[in-house]
Parts: sequence; structure tokens; C-alpha cells
Amino acid sequence: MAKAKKITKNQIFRALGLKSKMKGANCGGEWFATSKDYLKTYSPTTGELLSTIEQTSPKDYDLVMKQAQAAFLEFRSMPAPLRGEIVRQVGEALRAKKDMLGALVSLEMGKIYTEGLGEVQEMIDICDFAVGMSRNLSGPTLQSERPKHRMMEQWHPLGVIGVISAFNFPVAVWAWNTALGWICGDSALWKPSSKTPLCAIACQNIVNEVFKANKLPEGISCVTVGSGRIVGEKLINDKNIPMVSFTGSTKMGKRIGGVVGERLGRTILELGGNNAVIISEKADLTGALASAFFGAVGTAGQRCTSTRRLIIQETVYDKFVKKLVANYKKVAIGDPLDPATLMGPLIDEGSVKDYENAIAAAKKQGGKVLYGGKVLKPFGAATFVQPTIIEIANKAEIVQHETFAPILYIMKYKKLPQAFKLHNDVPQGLSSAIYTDSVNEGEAFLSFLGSDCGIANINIGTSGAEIGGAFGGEKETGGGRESGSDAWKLYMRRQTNTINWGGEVHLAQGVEFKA
Ligand code: UN1
Repeated sequence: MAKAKKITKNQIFRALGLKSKMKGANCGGEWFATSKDYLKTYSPTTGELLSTIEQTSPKDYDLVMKQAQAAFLEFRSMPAPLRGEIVRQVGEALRAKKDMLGALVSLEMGKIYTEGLGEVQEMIDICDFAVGMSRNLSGPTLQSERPKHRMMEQWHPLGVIGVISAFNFPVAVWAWNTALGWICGDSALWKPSSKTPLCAIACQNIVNEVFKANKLPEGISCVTVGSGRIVGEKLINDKNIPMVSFTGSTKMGKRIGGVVGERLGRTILELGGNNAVIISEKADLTGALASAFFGAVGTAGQRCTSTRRLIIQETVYDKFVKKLVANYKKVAIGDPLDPATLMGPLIDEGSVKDYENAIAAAKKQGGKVLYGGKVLKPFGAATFVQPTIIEIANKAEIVQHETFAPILYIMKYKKLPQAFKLHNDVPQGLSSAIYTDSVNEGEAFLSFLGSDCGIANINIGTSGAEIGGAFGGEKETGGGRESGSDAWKLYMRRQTNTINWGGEVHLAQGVEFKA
């Protein structure tokens, strides 16, 4: 079989309308920016400068916001199924550009190509989901206590929604929010991570074509590439934005939740995870191995859902860990666009520092490194690391923190209640899993006695959730839910209606009030 040709930067740039110098603000027409403040974006793989982008100034932001508000007023009167038709076309446009957008994700963010493609597939999937949903934004009809009255609930468009996304899912998380926001009749203003601005510019270029072809007003989709200090602050403080969806660290989430909460705005917070898999002696260990391996090493440990802890029953501990270490030794580390690579770089040297600091702390706190721990430089830039396994107690300080790197903490348990206790004994609550063939063990894990996370799985890993489910978690993960199920409700405002069709006035609760 002929070796697949690696996609080049030039091919990606050409296909997605990217250049070496660009401007960072857009509502659908020309890209603009006047800040004279330039953001440079680099390949995490080689350190090569990919592009220089003039960032959004406060004045530019105001222009974008005005456009987004005006667009909302028009867009909200379009019937939801017709808005769904627009999102269907966005899904088609993404299908047409899937290979190049997936490659851009690999180029700028560093995840391997199959995962880059998977991320674009999540975008396509949420578009499909939203199209169907656009005919079903429904509320219940309720029984009134009064004669000849009817009650019901309906949902109305909310306004301009703000989306602040992280580098690790530089395109999909935006799509989760916008595909739903758009069918709900909202316009959206996106502040992407400053580590992955090209992904945002490319997405905007793709949807602009669709919106233009449908003669929709500019401003339904807006992007403002800019710093958190300037654009981020303006966005979270902006009273014109009734809902802010934020994906990122717990520290930032607390601040954003506070600022938006102060003005009684709504937030969807999707913050840090500390996801564990419990591996029982009753498990299919081959399946457990495959899932733990992908969960911990996939995306170089840079998913919110990455597996950070394995809680293994002591009877199978040695056997399992031996196999896991053997797998770790085989991980091909290198260029994420090379089909032979299994693990690409971390996003930047700061992340590598975090990796090194976490390992040093783990060692100090009684941890034993069973594999990994080294920084690698296959292309000169110090952004590559070995995936790492550390045997350590759950209560160690470092285990309580999310480090966005491929570090897996492993520990033993004797009986299931102890495993549950260890499992829940962290501040975060995003994703979780148990590997077991025992119905009782599995059910217990899903019960109120078991996992305290927003996502709890049996015989499936912690990462790689499908878009159809509500995505998000409890405790320091922030409590938000995005993507599937009924997450659309967060993008609309609810209204309770009571209709008197009998003519006679009846007061509720039997109150009499006559002159
Ligand atoms: C994230 O890491 O912010 O479940 C999102 C997953 C992906 C989404 C992760 N579908 O791993």
C-alpha cells in the first residue's frame, strides 16, 4: 500500500483561507482589527511561526457586538426549522472541509490527525443533532387549576451568546455552542483561545460562506481574536450578553462565574476534570487496558475528560500495570500529522513546565514513577514529553489537581466501597468509569452511592463522549451542561403562559376579590 502523503501547512492554509498575516475580528464581512497588538501563533510541533494576527481592540469589540445584536433581532424572527436548515448547510460545509480543518487542528493544537478528524466529526454530529432539534424546541402543556384555562411553556431566543473556548478542542466546543445557539435563534460572539486562533478564523471562514449564500445578516457568527485581559474581560462584563459559555480552567471559571453571576447573567461552565477509571478484578482486562490507554495517552492527556487516575483492585494490579507499562513503551511520539504517530506535542513549553513540576511534586509526595517522566525534543522545540505512569496515594496533594499533560496516577483498592471513596475524593467531578463484568458493581457505580461525576460509564473510558449526551460535570467542574440531550434550553429563555379561554375571571388558590 502506498504511504499516505502528509498534508502540508500550505495546503491547509490555502483550503481554509488562512494567511501569514491576518486581522482577528469578523462578523461575516471583511476581517478587521485596529489594536496594533499582534498575536503570533506557532506550531507546537516544530516551533515554526504559523501566522501573525492583529488582535481585536476594545473599539473593534464594540463594533462586533453592535453587529451581533442587530443580527439577533433579525435572526430570531426566522422560524426555527429554517434556522435548522442553515445549520444543516454548515454541517455540509464542514463535511466538505473535514480533512483540511482536521489537519489544521493537528497543525495548530498538536493532536494527532485521527483525533483532529474526530473533532471535526463532533462538529458535524452536533450540526445534525441541532437540525433535528430545531423542530422540537418544545415545552409542556400543563393542567390549570382554574376552569377553562390552559397553561403551557414556550421557549424564546435568548440574545447574543458569548463563547470562550479552550485550546484543546479548538473547533468542536465552539460548534457545540453555536449549532445549538443558532437553531435557538441566538447570535454568537466567540473569543477563541489565544493558543489556537487559526482554528477559529478557519471556522468563521467556513460558516461565512454559508451565511452569505443564504443572504443572512452579518453578525450571527462573530469572532474576536484577542487577549483575555481585553476581549475576555469586555465579553464577560458585557450586559448585552445574557449567557457566557466558558471552557477552561477551574481558576478562570470561578472568576468568570463570579463576574457574570454578579450581573445575574447565565453561564455554562465546563472546567477541570480529574477523571478516574475503577478496574475491578471482575473486568475484561483487555478492554480496560485499551480504554485506560486511550483515555490517558490520547490527545497527550490534554482533554478535560482525559483519564488521570486508575483505581485498580489489588488482585489484578500487578498484572494490569505490567501490560499498561508495556503499552506505554510502544507509544510513537512525533509529528501529529504523521500517520505513524500516536502522541503529539503538548501545546507549549508552559505545559511542559507544568508536566515537570507535577512529576517532581508527585515524587516528593511519595509517588513512584513506573514509566516516563522525560521531556523530548524530536524537532528542537521542548514541547514533547513521555506519557507517564506514577504509583501514588489518592490523597497526595498533586493528585487532587488537574495537570493538563499525559500523567496517569495509579493506586490500589481492596473492596468496592473503598474504590468509590477514592474515586470521589477529589475536588472535580467531570467524567468517570468502571470496568467490571458484574452487573451489581456496575449498577452500584451508577447509583447515588457511586460516581459523583456528570459522566459515568461502564466498560467505556472517561474520554471521547458522544455529542448526543449532555456534557459537563459537578463540583469544581462547574455544573454546566453542553452539547446533547436538553442542553439547548440554556440557549433560550423559558416562558410560562396561562390562557383563560372561558371568559370568566378565576383567581388561583381560590382567592376571592370582588368589590
Ligand atoms: C474537552 O476536553 O473540553 O468527551 C471536551 C470527549 C470529547 C470532548 C472533550 N468529546 O473527550
